[in-house]
Amino acid sequence: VEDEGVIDTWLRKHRLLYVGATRHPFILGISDGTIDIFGFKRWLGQDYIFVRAFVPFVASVILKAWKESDDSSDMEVILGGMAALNDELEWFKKEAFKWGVKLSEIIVPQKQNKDYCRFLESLMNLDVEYTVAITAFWAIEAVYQESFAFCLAAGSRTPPELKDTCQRWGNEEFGKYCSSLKNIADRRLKKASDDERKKAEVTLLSVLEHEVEFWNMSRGGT
Ligand code: HMH
Repeated sequence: VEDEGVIDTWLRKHRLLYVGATRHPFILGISDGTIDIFGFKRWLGQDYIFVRAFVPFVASVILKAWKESDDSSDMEVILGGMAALNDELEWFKKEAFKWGVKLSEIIVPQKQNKDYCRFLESLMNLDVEYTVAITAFWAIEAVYQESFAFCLAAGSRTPPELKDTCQRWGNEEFGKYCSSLKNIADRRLKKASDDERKKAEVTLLSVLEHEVEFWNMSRGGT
């Protein structure tokens, strides 16, 4: 396909995994109204832990942008994402209170969550290239954006009490922010060495796998 960015090429190549991450039964359950609310609450508590680990990851991407980027506007885009995370942490506290989920007590991170946070930590390493880190950053945000936007699409039967959660990541502004991240990643990937591009592709696949596992966690059990 002519003029197609690297990321769209990859999304076509890895379509099944991408659909698995963005149309997971957890998301389908929200959008058709059959969601088990205990699963939702479990996700909420676990995602709060994840987002707290996501903050230092984003900080590490800002550091790499400052050191390595060829375009000074990258920093503003990423900084905007960081600011959104500040709101997000506040939102989690409010939302948890609404559902009677106690974030102040220690929530035990599930295995999938711990694995994902450990993966994030590996990406914070100074020897991970900016191109690889920004690709991961885009993918992590894009999975939530695509998933929750689907729950708000025409014809969905998302329960009203879950609309606010879906809005959080499914809103248009968040969609534009994800497109900006995608543009940065695509620009970098175009210029990257084969080796770096390969690493970024493998990292994208890992993100998608971790996202699927993260949704799986809402089912409980392991
Ligand atoms: C697991 N992936 C997970 N949690 C999130 N909050 C996001 C992505 C998007 O910020």
